[in-house]
Amino acid sequence: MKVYEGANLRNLALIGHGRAGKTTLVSAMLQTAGATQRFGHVDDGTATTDYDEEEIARKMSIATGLAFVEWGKDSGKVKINLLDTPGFNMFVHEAKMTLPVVDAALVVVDGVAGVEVVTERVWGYCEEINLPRMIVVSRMDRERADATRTLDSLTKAFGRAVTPLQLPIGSEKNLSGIVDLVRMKAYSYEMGGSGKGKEGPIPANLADAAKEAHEKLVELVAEGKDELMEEFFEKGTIPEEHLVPALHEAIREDKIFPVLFTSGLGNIGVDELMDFIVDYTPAASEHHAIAGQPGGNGAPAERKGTDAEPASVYVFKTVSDPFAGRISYFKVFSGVLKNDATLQNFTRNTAEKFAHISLMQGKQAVPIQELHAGDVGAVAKLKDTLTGDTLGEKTAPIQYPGVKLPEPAITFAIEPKTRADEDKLGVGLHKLMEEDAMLRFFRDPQTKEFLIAGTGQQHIEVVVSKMKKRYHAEVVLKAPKVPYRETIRGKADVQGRHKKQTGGHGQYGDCKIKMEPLPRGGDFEFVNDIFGGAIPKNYIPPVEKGIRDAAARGYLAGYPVVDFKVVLYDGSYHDVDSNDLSFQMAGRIAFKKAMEVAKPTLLEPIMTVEITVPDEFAGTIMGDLNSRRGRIQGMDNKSGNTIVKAEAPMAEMLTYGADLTSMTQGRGSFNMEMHHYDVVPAQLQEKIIEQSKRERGEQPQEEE
Ligand SMILES: Nc1nc2c(ncn2[C@@H]2O[C@H](COP(=O)(O)OP(=O)(O)OP(=O)(O)O)[C@@H](O)[C@H]2O)c(=O)[nH]1
Ligand SMILES: [Mg+2]
Repeated sequence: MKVYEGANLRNLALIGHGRAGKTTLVSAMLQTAGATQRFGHVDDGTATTDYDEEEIARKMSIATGLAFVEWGKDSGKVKINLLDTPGFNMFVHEAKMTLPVVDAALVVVDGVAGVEVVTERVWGYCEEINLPRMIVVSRMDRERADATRTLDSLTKAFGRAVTPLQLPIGSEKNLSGIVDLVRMKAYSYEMGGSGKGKEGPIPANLADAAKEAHEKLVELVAEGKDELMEEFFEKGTIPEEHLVPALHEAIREDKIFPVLFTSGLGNIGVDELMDFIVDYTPAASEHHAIAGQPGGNGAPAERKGTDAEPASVYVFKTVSDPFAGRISYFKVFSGVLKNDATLQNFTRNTAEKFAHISLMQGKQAVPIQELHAGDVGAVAKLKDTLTGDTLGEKTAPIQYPGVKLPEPAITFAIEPKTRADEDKLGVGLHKLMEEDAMLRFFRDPQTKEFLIAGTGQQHIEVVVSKMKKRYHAEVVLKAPKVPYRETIRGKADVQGRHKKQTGGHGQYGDCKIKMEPLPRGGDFEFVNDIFGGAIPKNYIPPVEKGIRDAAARGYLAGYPVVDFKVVLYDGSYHDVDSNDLSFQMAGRIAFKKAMEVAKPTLLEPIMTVEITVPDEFAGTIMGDLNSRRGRIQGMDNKSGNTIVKAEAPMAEMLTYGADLTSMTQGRGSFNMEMHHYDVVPAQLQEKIIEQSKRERGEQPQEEE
């Protein structure tokens, strides 16, 4: 396998709404470039980048898949790394996690639906990091696909920097080619053919439209560039040798978002797409310098991303393969990584050997001798390295920033089906968590139940299915749990005294505390205000521990108590009978007494939800939200769809996915994130407390 350097590398993430055609487009590029023997289809499970069992079963991408093509003329051959991300809203965080390692995004849009909810979401991710974007309108062969309407929806959503570089020739099932608006040439294709176009004249019926679009494009490129403007006014156009580099620069600087047209499945326009990628998307060597934290206590560190700098890599994805073990996907941010090199993991302070580094073509590892700055590769069997870690030459520490992800939106209680499944459960879930950044697994300290949390119902279903197939662990899911909290609304000033005299050594601890509420999110604050040794210093941490432990167990309904402050201001001790445990007990007693008077109350998680439905369902959705104690925050209309933004308690939204599907006959979509905690309305508190008591019924009461 040929080794490429930064100037001949293009790293692109394919991002967009679910089913827009990303995975199929990757298949088409692989086929056209001769990297596959047969076209990989999503629908029969042969697509190169949808290779996981779950992806094949569900006919959709679930995790980012890697592939590459070598494209261009012999001397100037370029390797295009394609990172195919999922568009389904519950897996779209994979796209977010991929963006820091690419140099541009290919935003794939369906030629029928135009801009959709997730299109806007991933666009926002790119905006956050100023990532250059190229838009590909795919599935142009479908019935009702419409270039003009799709372009309109794109400009409406993303502004006038959205500029077509092509026009499609023919439409729907008669789509036959494209016009290149930069070089003013036409290419025709056979539906389902080789993907290689035949050059020809621009069809007469498109000549005027092409000329007009070309001029608009040239004007936009020249805008703000004096010498190009002059040339444009003088000659009425800009020659290709000036236009191409100027356009390349405009795309790199986010001044133009070019639009191309393809049919992935029909393999139309795909060679041109790859030519455009080579010419117009930024090379890996053009990536701006990347700032990071120094691993030691040195000055802030930065890498320009050249071969000459010390090697550093960033791990953006981990696959937990039951046979091959852990596979880490990484980008070489700087330097040259040689096979068998040992790098220091600066995040975890361990050394790791990169034995058998490779490129990934879907699930297939292609061995490579070295990887240059800007390239993307994989390695198996790193010991301690996980997603988000930075590794590099030990003498040049740096740590690149990770990606901030939302909190999980749904929680289930999970139980092993049999005793034999019990051991496999924990092992399997921990392996899965390595590859799945949005999966959480923990034990509820109150109920002792195992809980798993994720982005939504389907996410958890995928996890359960993987558990069964990969780790042979059968589990049962129970009703999702709402992670209620408790807090106080009043103040208290109490004494907690623990005294026991049972022959021999006694126990004695005594503390006086004041308790008051903190603002939401304030968690817990402990202030030591003891003067004059009323309690010796070494007994103060035990008091705090006693309070913390008691708060974790809850007061009203067994949920952790949060957002309160305790001031320890007085107490007493006994020379012989006082010890750590006695003061812990005193702390607990004080906490309980304080809760009695401090107006305890329940808090519930509130979600923000954004729902998109065809206009005719808007009324139904609003009424329904109302019955779920929802609060509408805003409404928007976009090409026949109503977008509703609202806040609603998690407890009311546990089955929203299924409910929305039945309310809208499957035509609505939504996404939801946990936002904040709020006080549970008084009339509901009693019910929740009762319910929790019933659930905890069998729990032995802790002894005092
Ligand atoms: N007619 C037509 N169908 C296409 C085209 N591209 C993809 N499809 C079909 O559309 C469906 C979704 O395509 P995918 O390639 O899986 O879309 P995706 O964007 O990768 O979807 P996610 O992975 O869920 O985000 C599949 O049934 C494809 O066969 C196209 O150009 N024309
Ligand atoms: Mg896909």
